[in-house]
Amino acid sequence: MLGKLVDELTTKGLIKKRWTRKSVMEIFNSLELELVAQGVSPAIIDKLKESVSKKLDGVETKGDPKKVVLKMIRKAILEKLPPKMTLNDLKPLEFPYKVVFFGFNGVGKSLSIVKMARYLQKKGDRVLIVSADTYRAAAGDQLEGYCRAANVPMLKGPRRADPAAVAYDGVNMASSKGYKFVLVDTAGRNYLNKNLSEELRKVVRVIQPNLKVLVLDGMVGNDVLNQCDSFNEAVGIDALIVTKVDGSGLSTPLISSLYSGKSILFLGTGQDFNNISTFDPDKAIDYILQ
Ligand SMILES: Nc1nc2c(ncn2[C@@H]2O[C@H](COP(=O)(O)OP(=O)(O)O)[C@@H](O)[C@H]2O)c(=O)[nH]1
Ligand SMILES: [Mg+2]
Repeated sequence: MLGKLVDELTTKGLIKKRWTRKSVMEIFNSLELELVAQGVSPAIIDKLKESVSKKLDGVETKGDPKKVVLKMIRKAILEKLPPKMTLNDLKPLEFPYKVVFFGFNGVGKSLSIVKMARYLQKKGDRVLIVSADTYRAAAGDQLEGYCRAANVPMLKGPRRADPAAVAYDGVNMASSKGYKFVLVDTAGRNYLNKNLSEELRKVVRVIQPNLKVLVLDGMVGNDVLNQCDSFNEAVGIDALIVTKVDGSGLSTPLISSLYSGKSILFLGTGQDFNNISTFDPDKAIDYILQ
């Protein structure tokens, strides 16, 4: 999407041979509306603007100025990338390895947990799923259905039970029965309210997870950075899962996720338990720059 815009700017004579901070800002000002329309958050555009203009200030371009701009943008994004972390990198030294998942309603937490469990099972690891989403009865039932279909053992907390107590029981069960991983699903809301924050904090305090994962909906656009900030403040985030990046496997909220500074554990690429894909930063950047 950026590539085409840069073409247009070249035609308009905005792309220059010799750069100043001002001319780079001008370019981004022309790109801004389009980028926002694509779902890139204004905060991220500002960060890109800042780092690209710093790099280009005073630079005399050799060759095709368009290529220079795109190269600088690529570099600016690459510099911001968090360290790579994949499911294969999870090599626990102590069992059970405890993972807690959180995020807003409907983002794809439950499905992603089952996808992850299946992935680990296929590698030969024993996995237990715990439903600590006791807020809505349907949530536990849905996860139970997924687990049955996927053949993953699960422990379901009774409706209205204290999620921290359910998570605690799950960890105990995993440890007495020799599970390598215990994956804990939690309740979502449409926004992060005080109750949900408290509830999550308690789960974290009680089971001391090895990994805290925020699940983000890859279709939501600008809001992902806000979600990262608020959950990070509430409980801290170790890694992200970005869902619903079906088809191309890429989406603009991914760009925002990149800028959150958190590693992306995997992408959800469909409704099947096997629709899971490793995040490839180069591919994501190609998508942005094409
Ligand atoms: N197309 C697609 N749909 C997904 C993906 N992940 C989750 N979903 C769908 O999103 C909806 C909500 O998922 P669910 O796991 O129940 O979300 P939760 O409320 O966060 O637990 C369901 O209809 C899922 O099938 C994905 O990667 N691609
Ligand atoms: Mg759920």
